[in-house]
Amino acid sequence: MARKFFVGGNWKCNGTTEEVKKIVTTLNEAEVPSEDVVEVVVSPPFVFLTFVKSLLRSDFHVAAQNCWVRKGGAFTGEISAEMLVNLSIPWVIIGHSERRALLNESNEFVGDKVAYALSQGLKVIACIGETLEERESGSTMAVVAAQTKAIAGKVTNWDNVVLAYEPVWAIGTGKVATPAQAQEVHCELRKWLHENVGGDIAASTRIIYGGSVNGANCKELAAQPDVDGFLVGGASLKPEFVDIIKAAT
Ligand code: G2H
Repeated sequence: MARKFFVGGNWKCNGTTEEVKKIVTTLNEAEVPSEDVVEVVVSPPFVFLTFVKSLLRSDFHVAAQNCWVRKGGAFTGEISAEMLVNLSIPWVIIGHSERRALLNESNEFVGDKVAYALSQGLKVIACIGETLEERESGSTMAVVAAQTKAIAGKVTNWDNVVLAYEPVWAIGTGKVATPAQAQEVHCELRKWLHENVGGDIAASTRIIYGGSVNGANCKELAAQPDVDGFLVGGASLKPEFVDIIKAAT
């Protein structure tokens, strides 16, 4: 089954109202391949989500960067999946390595979040990836398989999941995985899905790459058969994000 190229822009904890307007203007004026060819989803901080959604062209969509693990309530500082649905935010990023590392989000907690977000009708960009230490000790596949297993066990509808492989050592470091390194892990992940979830799902699930993707390296990465798009951080705040979207063709 053909997998539509997916480009996500993770703005992380960046931006002022003025900067956000500028990024959206650049995106709105960009000439990019049609929605049939590439799915574009940008993820501003929570406080700018509805603002961005209201300004953004209709063929691009928005994602939250996180949501609470269960139904909302007395959880100070959290944002619930129900709230995102109420605001017509279609996507959410879950399990980003910055949250896994800085906020101690475990594989199990990430799996629970994915389950709850899906149950409320959100689409999920689920992130996985190994640290440098794990890569150097030869445990990359064991680590990403364990992370994927915790997510896969909770997925009810794979149509609503994009898997983002983001090696931690490549995030925000300027040290991008080589196309061969990305392809190797993506291919292994697809095999894992084939063996543990099913052939159809393995063939149709988008596995995107994240970690220092930019306008200069995106084409070669996009040419890899199992790289179905990107989750872009730093470069998604810059005009070169448009070049990354164009890597779909
Ligand atoms: C990885 C990526 C976006 P960057 O975190 O999710 O960020 O492109 O800045 O490495």
